[in-house]
Amino acid sequence: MKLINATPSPYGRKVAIALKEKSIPYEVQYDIPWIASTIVPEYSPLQQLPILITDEGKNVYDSSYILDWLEIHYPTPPLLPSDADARAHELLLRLLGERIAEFAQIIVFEVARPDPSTPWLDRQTRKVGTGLAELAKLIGDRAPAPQDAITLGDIAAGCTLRMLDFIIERNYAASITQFNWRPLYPNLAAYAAALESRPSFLETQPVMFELDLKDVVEEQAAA
Ligand SMILES: N[C@@H](CCC(=O)N[C@@H](CS)C(=O)NCC(=O)O)C(=O)O
Repeated sequence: MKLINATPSPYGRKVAIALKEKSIPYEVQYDIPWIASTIVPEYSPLQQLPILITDEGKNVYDSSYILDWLEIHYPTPPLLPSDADARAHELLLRLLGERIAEFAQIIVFEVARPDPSTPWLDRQTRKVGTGLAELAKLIGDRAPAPQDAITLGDIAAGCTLRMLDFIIERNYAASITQFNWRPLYPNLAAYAAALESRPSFLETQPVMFELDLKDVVEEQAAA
């Protein structure tokens, strides 16, 4: 299989982690979806990374659907528990992780605009804040040991927490203090540390590519 990914993508990282947790061999083709020469429109009608090209040549796109597809076709080891309540709990963690990442991405691009909208930023920022509070409540004292199974909820939540750290490290949204989740939620810090010590997480650390976000939003505004 081939994963079309971008080096900093938290969405592509989720897929790469699942492939590694399931010991599925794959190759990676890196792309930059924000530039004109991107290859994503050839493979996905949604024109976004990540895309998984199966051995049969089928294009599977959108990280959540790719993970569902992998769970259906490669069920061992499972990344969801068999108990119905436990499964629903993990899917809720996954949902929170995904939505917080989307709000964070909206914020980063809005901040890069020449004249960011304060009400729009406030709206997205509030959602990041309440989403993180809920995530912290639901995670509680969970911190999976290296030999423990992890879930799609852990993958989504872990990738989103790392994404927020990455945004802080890169100084992409210095004014958005809500991204600084660590002092507020020590339990999430312990949870993230446990996840980030797994080989699947260690081997998929986000790396920025050469891209000026201000150029991207200016091109969008001009289009
Ligand atoms: N919901 C999508 C989001 C993926 C996404 O936002 N990918 C970014 C790269 S990290 C992208 O391809 N953006 C290009 C665009 O939206 O035009 C998923 O989970 O796969």
